[in-house]
Amino acid sequence: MNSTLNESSTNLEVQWLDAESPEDFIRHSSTFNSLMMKYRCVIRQIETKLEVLNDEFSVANKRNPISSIKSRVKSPSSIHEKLTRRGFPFTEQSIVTNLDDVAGVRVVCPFISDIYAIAELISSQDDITVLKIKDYIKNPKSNGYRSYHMIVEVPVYFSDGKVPMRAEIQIRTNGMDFWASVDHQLHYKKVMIPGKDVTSIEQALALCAETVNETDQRMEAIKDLIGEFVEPQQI
Ligand code: 0O2
Repeated sequence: MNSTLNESSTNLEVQWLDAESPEDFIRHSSTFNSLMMKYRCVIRQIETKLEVLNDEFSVANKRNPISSIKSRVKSPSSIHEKLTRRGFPFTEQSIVTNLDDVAGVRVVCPFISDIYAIAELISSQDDITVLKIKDYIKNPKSNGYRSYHMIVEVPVYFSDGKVPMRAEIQIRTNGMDFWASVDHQLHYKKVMIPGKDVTSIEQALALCAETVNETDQRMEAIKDLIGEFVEPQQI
């Protein structure tokens, strides 16, 4: 039996909109908790797929193409903020329809080529549908942000049937991850402190992103010089 998250009740939507804050809402809502549980489940499923690929590669090539995997379900405040900023209501239907990144999985790799290898292997699994790709490595953002983003849909099996769940997978190198986490921390500080020269801070950050990228390219060249480990043929 198949069910879909797009089936929602009108009464529920009124209840959600009446809540004083996202936190107030979730305290009272088992429906919201149940939806978040479904997002946690799709994260677990994607993490397992990635761990399997990492294990298999490490046995064959004596190194790991994945340095770390970090996952999160978007917080109620973040969900509320993103929906209202885009003019959408804060309802179950709206979350499912309008947000692609409630479930987020971040994969950090040693080399740029590992990013594309992991993306390719994930895309080729027949229970995964790739809905959207944003390649901020080939097309970096003007501030210097680099990462490979995929929006995927994966079926998750619950007691009452199969539900297609969406998640965002961000794949980046250790260097890109370092830059993005510093940028994320500074973002809030630089906009909040009056009198700061925001433009020069942004230029300095963009320069750092270029340095990180040059280092990533050099590391890739070193990896190519060494080559992948190949298991000797058994006689
Ligand atoms: P958080 O807290 O990380 O979840 P879309 O709906 O896809 O058209 P969206 O959601 O802006 O638009 O997608 P995009 O551009 O692919 O960016 C989504 C996520 O990428 C962000 O999530 C960040 O995690 C990351 N990201 C994008 N641009 C930057 C950047 O300039 N700096 C940093 N540090 N991270 C970035 P959220 O929801 O903004 O935040």
